[in-house]
Amino acid sequence: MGERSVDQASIKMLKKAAQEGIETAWERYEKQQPQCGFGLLGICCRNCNMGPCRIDPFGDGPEEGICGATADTIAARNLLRMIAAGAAAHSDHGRDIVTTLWETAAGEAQGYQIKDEGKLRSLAAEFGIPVEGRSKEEIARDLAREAMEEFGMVKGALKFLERAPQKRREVWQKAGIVPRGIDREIVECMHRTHMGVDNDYVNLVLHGVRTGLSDGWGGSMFATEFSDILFGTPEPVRGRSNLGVLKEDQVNIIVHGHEPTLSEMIVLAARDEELLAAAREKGAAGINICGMCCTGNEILMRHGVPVAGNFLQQELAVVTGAVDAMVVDVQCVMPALTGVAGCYHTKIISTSPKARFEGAEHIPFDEHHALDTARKIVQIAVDNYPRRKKEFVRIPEEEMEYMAGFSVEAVLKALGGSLNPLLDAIKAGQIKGIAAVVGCNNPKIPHDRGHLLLTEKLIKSDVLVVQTGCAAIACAKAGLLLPEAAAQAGPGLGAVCRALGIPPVLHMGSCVDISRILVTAAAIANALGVDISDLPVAGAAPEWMSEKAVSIGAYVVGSGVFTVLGSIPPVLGGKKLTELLTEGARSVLGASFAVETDPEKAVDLILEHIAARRKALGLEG
Ligand code: NFS
Ligand code: SF4
Repeated sequence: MGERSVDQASIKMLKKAAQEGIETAWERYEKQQPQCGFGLLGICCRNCNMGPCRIDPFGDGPEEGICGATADTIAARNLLRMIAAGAAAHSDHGRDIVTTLWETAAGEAQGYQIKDEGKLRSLAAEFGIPVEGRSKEEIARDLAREAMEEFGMVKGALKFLERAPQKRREVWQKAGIVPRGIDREIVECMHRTHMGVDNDYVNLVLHGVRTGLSDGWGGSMFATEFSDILFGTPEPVRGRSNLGVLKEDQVNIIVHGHEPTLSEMIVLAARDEELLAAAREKGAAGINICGMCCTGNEILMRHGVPVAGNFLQQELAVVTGAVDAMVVDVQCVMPALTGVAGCYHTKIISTSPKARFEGAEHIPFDEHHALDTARKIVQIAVDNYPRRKKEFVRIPEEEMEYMAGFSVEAVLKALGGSLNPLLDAIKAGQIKGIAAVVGCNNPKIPHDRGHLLLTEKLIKSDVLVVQTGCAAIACAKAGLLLPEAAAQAGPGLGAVCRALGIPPVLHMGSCVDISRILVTAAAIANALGVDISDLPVAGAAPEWMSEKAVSIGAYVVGSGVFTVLGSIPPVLGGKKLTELLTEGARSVLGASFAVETDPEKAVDLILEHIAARRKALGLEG
C-alpha cells in the first residue's frame, strides 16, 4: 500500500479495507486503466448531438469534428467548461454565505450571529456603505445586498478587483478580461462553448481567465470575507490531525464538504448539555466532532477542531469502523461513501438540497432552523453509537498537532502589525520568496507525497510556504504546520520563524481562502510598488483533481503568479493551446503554467522562477 499513500494511518486503513473486501478510490482507479487517451488529451467533444467527435492525436485520423472544430478549439472549450464548473462551485458557496449573512441581519437565521463586527464595518466602508451611527444588522443587510449584485451584473467591474495592484488591473484592462459579474462570466462560458460560438482558442482561454478572476477576486473572496464576519476571522489556533483523532469511547461525527454554515452549527450543537447527557446515557464519554476536507479546514481555522484527514481519506475514515455519522454538504464528497458505510454502521447524512446521495439519509439543512437541524443530526449520531460493530473498529494511532488560523489579519499580527518584517526578510534574502502549495489529492499520485516533497524542499530552500485545502491537511499530518518545524527549514527562514514563533508553512484555510493568499500577494506588491507578477512568488498544485482547482489555476496565473501543476491537465491534445498556457500567456499576463509530475523537478522550477524574480527586482541571492 506504500505506493498508494505516504501517510501511515492511510496505509493501515487501506490494508484493513483490503482485508475486509472494501473497495476504495484506488481500486476503482486501477479498474479504470488504461484511461481514455482522448479524454486525457482533452480532444473529445460532446457539445452537440452531431457528435461525439474526437481528434486523432497521431494525425492518422480525423483532424476536426463534424462541425470543423479543431483539437485546439475542442480542448480549449473543454477547459473553459471546467473553469466554469469550478468557479460556479466556489461562487455558489460564496453566495450561500452572503445569503446567510443577509438572513442573520434580518433575524431570520437561527443560531448565527455577526461575530466580527470590525470586519463588517471595514468591508462596508470598502463598498461605500455608510457605517456611522448604524447598527451592525443595518450595515450587514446593505453589505449583503451589495454583494448579491456582484453575482449578477455590476456596472463596471467587481469591487474586490480594486484590492489588486494598479499594474495588475491595467494588465486585465489591456487584455479585455476585467470580470463584470460572477454569474455572468460563468454563463458566458456556457454560451461561448455551445456549438458554433467561440472557436478561437486564444479568445476562449482569455475568457477562462476572466471567469477564474471572477472566482478568486469575487465568489471565493466573498465566501472568505463573509465567513469571517459570521464566524470570526481566524487567529492562530492549535489542534490535532489525522485519523487518530477519532475516539474509541466517544460518538464520532465527521463533517465533510465545504460550507461552514453547517459545520459551525454542528460544532455548536455538540456542546449542548442535553445531547452530551444523551451520549453518556448510550455509554459514550463524549461527542467528538472532526472535520474532513475543506469543511474541516473552515472549523479548524476558527475552533482548532480536529481534522480527520483530506480528500482521499474520506472512505478510509469510514473503514475505521468508528465513525457514527458522516455529515456532508457539497463538493468533493465521493458517491462511493454510502457503499463503504453500508459495510459498517456509519450513517451518511446529506444536508444540501443541491447534493443528494443514493443510500444516504437526507436531513435538509436551512439557515432558518440551523441549530435545530444540527441538534437532530447530532442526536442521530448519538443513537447510532451503540450500533458500532466492535470487531470492525480499528482506529490508527497516528495523529499530529498542527497550528493553523493564518488569516491575513493573523499574519499581520504575527509580524507585529505591518508587512515590513516580512518584506525586510525577503529583501535581505533570509526568505527567498513565497510559494503557495494548494489543492487536492489524486490517486494518480501517491496520496500526500506531492504536497510533502514539495513543501519540505521549499522550506529547506528558505521559501515560505502558504497553504490551503487538502495540501494543508497533508502538511498538518506531517507536523509541518508547527513552529517546531522551523528546524526543517533553511537557516534564513528557520531564523525568521523562530523569531516570530510561526511555522514555516502557514495554513491559510480552505480552498476559497486562496483569496487570502491573493490579498497577501497584492499587499506585498503594493508595498513594493510593483505588480504581483514581479514578486518572487509561485504557486503549485501537486495533486490537483477538481474543476475548482482549474478555476484556481486560471485566477492565480491571471493574477500574475507562475504555477506548477503536478497532475497533467487535459489540454495536451491542443498543441497551440498548450503552447499558449505554458509560454504565450506570459506576454499577456506576466505568468504561465508549467506541468511537472516529478516533485523534485517542480521544486527546481519554482526556485529558478523565484531566483529570476529576485534578480529582476535587484535583490541579492
Ligand atoms: Ni479544494 Fe476542498 Fe480538497 Fe481539492 Fe476538494 S476538499 S475546495 S477541491 S479535494 S483541496
Ligand atoms: Fe462534434 Fe462540433 Fe458537435 Fe463538438 S460541437 S460534438 S466537435 S460537431
